[in-house]
Amino acid sequence: MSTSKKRNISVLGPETFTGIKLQEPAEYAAGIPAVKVALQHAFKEMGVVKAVSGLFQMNQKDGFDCPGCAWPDPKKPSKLGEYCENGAKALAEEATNKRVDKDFFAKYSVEELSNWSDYQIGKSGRLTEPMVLKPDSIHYQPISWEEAYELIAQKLHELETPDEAVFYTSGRSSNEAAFLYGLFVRAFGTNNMPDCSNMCHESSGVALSETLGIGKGSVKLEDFDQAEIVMVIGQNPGTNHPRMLSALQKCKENGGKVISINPLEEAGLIRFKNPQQIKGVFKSGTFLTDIHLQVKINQDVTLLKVIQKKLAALDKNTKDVFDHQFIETYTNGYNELMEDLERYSEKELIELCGVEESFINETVQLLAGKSKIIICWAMGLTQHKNGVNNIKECVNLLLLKGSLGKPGAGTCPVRGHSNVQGDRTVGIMHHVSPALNELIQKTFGFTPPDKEGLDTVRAIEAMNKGEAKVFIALGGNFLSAASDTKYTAEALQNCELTVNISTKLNRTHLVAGKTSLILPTLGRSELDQKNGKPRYFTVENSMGRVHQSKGMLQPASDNLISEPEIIGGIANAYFKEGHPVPWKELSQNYELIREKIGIVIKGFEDVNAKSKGSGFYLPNNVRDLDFSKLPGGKAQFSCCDLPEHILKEDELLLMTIRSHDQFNTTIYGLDDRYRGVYNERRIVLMNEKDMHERKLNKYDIINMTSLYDDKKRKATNFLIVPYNIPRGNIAAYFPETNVLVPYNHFADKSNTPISKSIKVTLEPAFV
Ligand SMILES: Nc1nc2c(c(=O)[nH]1)N[C@H]1C(S)=C(S)[C@@H](COP(=O)(O)OP(=O)(O)OC[C@H]3O[C@@H](n4cnc5c(=O)[nH]c(N)nc54)[C@H](O)[C@@H]3O)O[C@H]1N2
Ligand SMILES: Nc1nc2c(c(=O)[nH]1)N[C@H]1C(S)=C(S)[C@@H](COP(=O)(O)OP(=O)(O)OC[C@H]3O[C@@H](n4cnc5c(=O)[nH]c(N)nc54)[C@H](O)[C@@H]3O)O[C@H]1N2
Ligand SMILES: [Mo]
Repeated sequence: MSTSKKRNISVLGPETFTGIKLQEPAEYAAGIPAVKVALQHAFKEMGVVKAVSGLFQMNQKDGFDCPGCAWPDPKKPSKLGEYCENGAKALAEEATNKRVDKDFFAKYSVEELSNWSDYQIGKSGRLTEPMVLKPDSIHYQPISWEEAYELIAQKLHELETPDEAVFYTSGRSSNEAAFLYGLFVRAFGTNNMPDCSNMCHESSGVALSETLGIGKGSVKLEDFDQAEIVMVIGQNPGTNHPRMLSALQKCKENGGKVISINPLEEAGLIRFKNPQQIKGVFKSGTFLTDIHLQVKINQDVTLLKVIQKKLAALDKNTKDVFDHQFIETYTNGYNELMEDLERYSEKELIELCGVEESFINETVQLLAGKSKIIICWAMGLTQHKNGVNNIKECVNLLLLKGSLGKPGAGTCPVRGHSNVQGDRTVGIMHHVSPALNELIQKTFGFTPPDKEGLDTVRAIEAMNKGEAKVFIALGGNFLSAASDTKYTAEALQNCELTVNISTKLNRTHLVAGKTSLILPTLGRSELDQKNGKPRYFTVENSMGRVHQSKGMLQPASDNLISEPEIIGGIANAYFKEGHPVPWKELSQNYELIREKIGIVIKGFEDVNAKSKGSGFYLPNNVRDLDFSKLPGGKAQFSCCDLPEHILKEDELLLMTIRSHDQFNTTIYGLDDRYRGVYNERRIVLMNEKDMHERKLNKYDIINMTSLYDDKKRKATNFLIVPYNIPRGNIAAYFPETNVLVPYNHFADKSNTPISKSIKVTLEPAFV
């Protein structure tokens, strides 16, 4: 075991202000300002020529998939460019002309860099060559690829059991890279595969699997054209999935209605000016939301229960509000649900959820007469203690209305990272699948482990306690993304070795293990060739469509290696010659990887032929109304309890959200344009009445404290911003507030951290 002098690292970075300016929140999303900001970012980072060619290749049939979110591409991508403001920012960030090379690391120590903000760190540029941080050193130094692979192999061999290593994945990796990574981890002998989705849509996966038999959504993009009602719950599409606004616009043009359920009235959901249409540029655009239900944080189950109770009352008289034939044929548990609803008083539910009854009644009237209903959701539902129940309650509503397995209706968990769904499909998971293990055994000639592995929160705990000693990450920024920043920092710093396969510098490279490696890799937009021949890989979008993605920009450095080849390099160094899998050959030949995926993963047969062009849909039992794998062969209604938040008098419920200028832990800029907050991230959005009650004024500086299990956690220096948010609720940005989220408080069954409902108190800060 190596010992090392503790490096003097700032885990949180600077906690100072950048100069806030406030304006009124925006009245519409996109339009000319979005095009302007998109081009500003792209031109500044990439130069005009590269920006223009990059943007025109993005999301085109023979181009590359946007490195941003997972929203699907339309059948006929616009020739004017099929990208949004935040997709352009994602590309600018990846294809920047700035570089982080060995001179950069010679100049700046990790101690010095850790005092930079995440914004500064991210803006320093693309990583260009493999680097090592040795014990007792505070500077990264160059290392050859072969030496780096050998170092990893040596540290892995030194472990007492394979379960002392943790292999994290973030959702930007291709299906090919993720499949090979999962294969290597299993061959190495563990299922310790925490994934970013553990912090993201895991609650959706669990709820949908238990109720409908598949952990994915059921709608296709075309369904939005036909939907009569789209409900958008706990999601901010104007910022995080801007291309979804075009789908909502189409729904509206065809006579559909949009209902949003959110503690905030997000600009992107009010009005949309489609920059690809003349009327989006010169006219007032499309009003998207018909009814906004301003629910209190984490009272969605409560609100959905009132809606169901009121619908049930109507149905009692007419018998045509619920789809009784559908319920009879396809579902289990209807009577139990109806009995369970009786337990609650409508009045109490309405009071708890905080929504005005007239809006609820309007919603109920609308829902009563329609059956083509889509429910979309994201982090506002998944990141709570009852995240799984939140989604089950949405499924209840769809089942009651027979809104599944037909055009214009269904479930739509809107995914985060552009290939997070694909990574899971091809085998990144900490659970054991005996069927998958059997196929791997047959195809590759080794026996995968059958012990359940660690997910994200369990992995942090294991590293913190010294039970896991090597951490390898295929992408992502573990330190800043995970909860309880200081606890997670101790976990990573405890490790003998941390390895990050990354495109850009981030805080996890600085808050590192005793030895740390940075292995730089090609980005989504970059030309990936072998022996002069371009290669492509495949991704799966949020709606289960698998298609190819082919980069075309000149790589940031000649010394970058593709993700599959890095994994092959590590596997080769670890196994030497003694393993049945031909790691090197496989890692270089993506067609061969795909051929193997085709044998091992259901739905991928003939993937090499089928993935060309716009690709193919994976099987989806909900689309076929086949619930044969579930108890009784039926979809399941669920009786969900109400969420419980016992708040002390001075406590508030905090949701940690994204600003308009970030992609998770990557900070694009300091403006949250739609919410009218400029040039500052250390803010708290607060109801004016709550401010008044606490004698707080605009721009007062406060600290936030959370108290769980007698442990106090503190986030320092935030400016109060008055905002239209329910009483008792506040909002602030992540990752700055992750320090408040207790690592050991997470959603039942899915273990997703409670990032959207943290009990906090405020106190004045003396600065
Ligand atoms: N530009 C950009 N695009 C992104 C990302 C990004 O950071 N930037 N991240 C990607 C990833 S990984 C993901 S997972 C998605 C995230 O996409 P979102 O889930 O839209 O992201 P959040 O900012 O976490 O927003 C949560 C929304 O839920 C609301 N909310 C919070 N708590 C509650 C609640 O209790 N009930 C209800 N009904 N609403 C609530 C908030 O007000 C906010 O509007 O976006 C993806 N796309
Ligand atoms: N408090 C709070 N915490 C949260 C959330 C929240 O809402 N609130 N949201 C959670 C969610 S939904 C998610 S998904 C996680 C995100 O967790 P992560 O996925 O771990 O974080 P990202 O910020 O997306 O990772 C960014 C880094 O990925 C690397 N990268 C980018 N592109 C590539 C690529 O193509 N290949 C490789 N190898 N590396 C690449 C870059 O080095 C970049 O610095 O955070 C979670 N954390
Ligand atoms: Mo996510």
